[in-house]
Amino acid sequence: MITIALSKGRIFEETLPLLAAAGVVPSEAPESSRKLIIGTNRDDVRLIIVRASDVPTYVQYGAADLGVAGRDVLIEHGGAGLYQPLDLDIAKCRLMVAVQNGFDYDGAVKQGARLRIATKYTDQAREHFAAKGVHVDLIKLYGSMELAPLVGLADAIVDLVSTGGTLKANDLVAVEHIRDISSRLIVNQAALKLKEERIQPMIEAFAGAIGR
Ligand code: PRT
Ligand code: MG
Repeated sequence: MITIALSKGRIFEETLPLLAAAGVVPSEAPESSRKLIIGTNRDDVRLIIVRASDVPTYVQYGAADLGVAGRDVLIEHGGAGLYQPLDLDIAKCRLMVAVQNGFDYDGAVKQGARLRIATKYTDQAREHFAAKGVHVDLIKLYGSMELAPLVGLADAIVDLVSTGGTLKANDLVAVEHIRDISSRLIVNQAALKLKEERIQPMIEAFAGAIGR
């Protein structure tokens, strides 16, 4: 059995065509089913549906052989035990620093002010501000970071931006680009050796589907 870990939503949707290229068609849609293990047209392939940030953990420990995870999530995880053969170029966005409209971010940085930063991405935020020589207090949040500057929890946030619609709707503006993000295929290193004859063709089908 080959087990593939995916998260619901954009990663599942954007991975569907790649799975199809590997001859794998899920028998149910995770949005409409409450099942966490989803069968496919192939007897030897199943999908498990987990939180986006949990995908690397399932693959690291071999509970899943393969998975698809954002670079944001992979950097925070650290990547131990994971082989990352392909950037799938899906679920693209940018990791950015954003503040409430009117907050003088450049001024605060120039003055050497200590900034309060709310984020789910504490490792990447710490590294970013350390490289700039800006002193920060990091406040870990698990979602809706956009709210934090509006209610005085933080001076700035570090969050993912794709269309920019969420920032705009909440009177925030992006002030710094940290990195571009896309999702990658990840493979358990031991599984790759043990099940090579089934996993390698899947990697090649994914590569073909994205034109590599
Ligand atoms: O939603 P949940 O809390 O379960 O977890 P998650 O947010 O980590 O998962 P999910 O499925 O929303 O995202 C999975 C992956 O998609 C992330 O790890 C990213 O690599 C990638 N991705 C791409 C995004 C976005 N685009 C994105 N726009 N993940 C989140 N967002 C959020 C962002 O955090 C912000 O709140 O969407 C909002 C901004 O979107 P725009 O279009 O308004 O700019
Ligand atoms: Mg989300």
